[in-house]
Amino acid sequence: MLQANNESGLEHVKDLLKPGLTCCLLGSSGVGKTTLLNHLIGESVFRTKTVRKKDSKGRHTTTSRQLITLAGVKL
Ligand SMILES: Nc1nc2c(ncn2[C@@H]2O[C@H](COP(=O)(O)OP(=O)(O)O)[C@@H](O)[C@H]2O)c(=O)[nH]1
Ligand SMILES: [Mg+2]
Repeated sequence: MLQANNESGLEHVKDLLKPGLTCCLLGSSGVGKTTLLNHLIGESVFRTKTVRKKDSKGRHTTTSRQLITLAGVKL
């Protein structure tokens, strides 16, 4: 099982990524896509927000789509 906000399961995701492969992070707002991407990069490059208190739903934080090259990331 993957926990996007810590390193647990990260190796499994890294195993799916191969040089030259383009992958897409797809999911509802607040499920942890950006958090996962930041972990893959190894730094908090992209902004995340806490989930909304009253219903624990994610808040729209990432407002654009971007193709990220994981350059220098050991896969
Ligand atoms: N409990 C828990 N919270 C997480 C996990 N991954 C992300 N979050 C939190 O969920 C919120 C939304 O994450 P974010 O990466 O912005 O989601 P995105 O909308 O899919 O990009 C942030 O406050 C994260 O810290 C996880 O695996 N477990
Ligand atoms: Mg996001």
